[in-house]
Amino acid sequence: MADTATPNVIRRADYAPPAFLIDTVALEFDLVPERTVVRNTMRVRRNPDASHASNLELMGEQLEFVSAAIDGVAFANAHAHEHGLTLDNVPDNFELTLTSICNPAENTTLSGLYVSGGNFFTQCEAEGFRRITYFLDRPDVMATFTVTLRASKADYPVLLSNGNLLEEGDLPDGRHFARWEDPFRKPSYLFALVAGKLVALEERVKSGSGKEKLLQVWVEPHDLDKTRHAMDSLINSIRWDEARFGLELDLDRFMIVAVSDFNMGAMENKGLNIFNTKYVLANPETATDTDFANIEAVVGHEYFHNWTGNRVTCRDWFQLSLKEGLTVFRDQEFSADMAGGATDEAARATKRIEDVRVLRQMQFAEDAGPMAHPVRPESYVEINNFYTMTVYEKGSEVVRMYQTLFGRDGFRKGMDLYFKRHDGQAVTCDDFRHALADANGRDLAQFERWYSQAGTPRVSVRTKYDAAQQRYSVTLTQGYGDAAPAARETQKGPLLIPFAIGLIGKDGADLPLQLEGETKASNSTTRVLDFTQTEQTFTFVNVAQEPLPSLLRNFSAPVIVEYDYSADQLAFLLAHDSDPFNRWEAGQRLATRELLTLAGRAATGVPLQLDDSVVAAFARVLTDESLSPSFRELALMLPSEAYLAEQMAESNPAAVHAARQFVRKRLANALRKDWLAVYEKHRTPGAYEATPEAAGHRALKNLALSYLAELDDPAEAVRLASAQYDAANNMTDRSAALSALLNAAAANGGNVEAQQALDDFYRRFEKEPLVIDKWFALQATQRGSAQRPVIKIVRKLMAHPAFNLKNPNRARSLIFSFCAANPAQFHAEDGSGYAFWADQVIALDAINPQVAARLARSLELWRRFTPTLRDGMRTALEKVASQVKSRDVREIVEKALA
Ligand code: B3K
Ligand code: ZN
Repeated sequence: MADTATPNVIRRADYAPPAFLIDTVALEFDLVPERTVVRNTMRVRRNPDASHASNLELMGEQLEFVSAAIDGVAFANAHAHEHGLTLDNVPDNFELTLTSICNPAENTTLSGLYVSGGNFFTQCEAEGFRRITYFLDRPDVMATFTVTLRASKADYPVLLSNGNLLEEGDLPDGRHFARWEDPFRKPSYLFALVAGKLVALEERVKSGSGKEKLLQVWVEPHDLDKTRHAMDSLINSIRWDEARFGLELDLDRFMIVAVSDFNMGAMENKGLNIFNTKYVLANPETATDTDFANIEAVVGHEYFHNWTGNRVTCRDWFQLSLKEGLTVFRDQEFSADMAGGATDEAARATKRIEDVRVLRQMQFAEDAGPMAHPVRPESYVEINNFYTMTVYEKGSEVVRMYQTLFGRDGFRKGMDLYFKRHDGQAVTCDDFRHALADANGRDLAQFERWYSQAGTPRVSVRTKYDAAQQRYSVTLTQGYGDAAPAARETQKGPLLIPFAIGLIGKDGADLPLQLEGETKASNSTTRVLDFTQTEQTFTFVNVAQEPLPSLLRNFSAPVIVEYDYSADQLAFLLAHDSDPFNRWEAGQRLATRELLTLAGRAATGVPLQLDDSVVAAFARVLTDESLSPSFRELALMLPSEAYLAEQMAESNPAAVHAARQFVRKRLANALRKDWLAVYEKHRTPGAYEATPEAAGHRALKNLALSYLAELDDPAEAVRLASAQYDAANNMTDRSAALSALLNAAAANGGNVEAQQALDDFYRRFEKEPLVIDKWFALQATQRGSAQRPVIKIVRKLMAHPAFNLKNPNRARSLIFSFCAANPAQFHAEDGSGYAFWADQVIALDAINPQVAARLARSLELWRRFTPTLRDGMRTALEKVASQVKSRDVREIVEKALA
């Protein structure tokens, strides 16, 4: 299973078209858990656009080769080796039949064909198909597939594959078969099969052009009552893609299947999406509002891939963001439209804020470390390590910038041209950019740098008001600051940055905007500046009073803005900016600055104090009932510890934790009455409603509860949380109450209520694996104390009968939660967290390299930490480097140590 060969670096510059093409594939599976026989008949021909090769080199891994035949005649010159099969001196055009055997029961990597819960599933992206049969397993080889599945009818009553069902029937010996045909050419990474004991929620809908479509959500029988939301999300996704992009479902049938052992969120296999149960199963008792929203987003994401990814796919894996960045952008827009339609800016902003939080916390950090890479990477050792925040989230921001530049209509024109030119092809990020440029008549050569330069751009802003001339000039300077070495190498020149700006007057209202050289002010009070040079000055004229600038409205580009706002100015923006994103942003800046100052003091042992003006600014948001609850919740949530630590010259998780806790306590005690009032006012009694409004009330109320749990005397919070826990009719309220109890307990040396609730929670949901994941995660992320370090709890939970390292969701719920989402405890000075991390990376490496490599990334920023922690981190990294086998983990730890 492990790959011990010296890692080879794959480079984008080395791309060459395949020497052979495969036009059709007929696969036959005899499904047996320990010994599945696969017969693969392909139509192969030389690629007229490639240089000549006499041998056909097929990829294959972990396969037992049985036989090869060309045009029906046994072929002796086929040599199986560790990486595949070489066929010497093949004809120009021929039918190739290969037989091989694989062992799905023993496949713990969850890549290729594997068994989970007694059923068969596949995962082929990026390079899993070669673990099923020998093939040209690369995305620019596209073929039509016919698939015949044979299996025991009692054990595997349901047999699914891509496309349309052609026929099914019984076979001797209690076996049966099904034959599927996918009419669309596709690369091998989109192949899928599922076989097992499953049931489906079904729905028939008519697509835009009136054709009937069969929609199915397949799950294990006991989960059927948790499929409604996924089905509704699918129907909404279909409608949305028709309305917003004119894209219709192209198959007669579309299936979603849930599996509990899965390496990531979900997979967009043509017509047969396979999902982690976490992104399918939901009902109010088991799933939180966040789970509901995530399911909608992921169902949308995979469905939208049907066009952006499947109909038009990637030429090579360096182009991954072509489908991923674009599809994330599409799912973000879908969620925003579902929450707020096209016009409710405040509701849309909630989604935008959440997305930007993730980007800044995770992608900016990635950009600052050894894994920094451009949206279109130049090289990789293991492609699975490049399903990153940069490719996905920054990639989405890059796509969003086209829309910011050209507007929704211009973006749509570009998309239309993209499909007109490239439907059915495997293409590059350049092809996408050209379609956008050509459809809008604009040269986007400079924009290419967004794909090729790594690192987070910094834009510093200087402003000058000339009262006599009524001119206001804004000078923007761009650069990368002190970028990580991995990023610096890629940086060549200035970017085209769409920089959205507004000017705010003394009364808080937007001022009209007229740039020098224009004859009148524009209609809009937000202007997108085309910022293309290293330094550029934009001058606004007829500015009657000195304005306050609102910079990078709606986060119009993935950059860091540096501008010296005073605390009063930020408080003013927080109260008045017409751009809801920037209102939130002002509060974040205010809090970040304050928290970083406090963290600096905590690091040097200076007593902490918080300015009353900061408390007052928070109090205004807390008590402003004209603001939506969801906005208030986001505005009152302090920046995360991980984000704050990353902003320090030397990350110091303990100091950040102390500072953030100090502020939370201060806000809790100073505004106790207001938190209590908000808690009461935003209860949602009665039957659970899944609407964004109801979710907003719950979010704000539960935030209030979490602040109340910080009170010096938490008795009242404990009482409220216990009552909420007992009365809850939904998982959002129940888990928030449990979390509040755990945190109140940490500060006060434990409480019986927390332990009782924890025990009750386990008993109540023992049969719901996704809820038990929450039970593990809540404990792993809880606040610890010197007397009760969380590492002890985590180590104990590792021995719990419900813990299982082989199940990625469970491993993530306990190990990842602790190592990546509880920084203050993980980075304990005694190095206990790091030793634990090393043990778990090594253990996982032997089971599932992809999951191990994800965990391995939690120490990659070690060089940026305070010296007292650095040594411990390096020692742990070196231990892992000396013991791991997979190239997945190796690439991560070697880059970290380099
Ligand atoms: N395309 C898949 C991700 C595959 C990851 C392979 N390591 C899911 C998605 O982005 O929709
Ligand atoms: Zn995707």
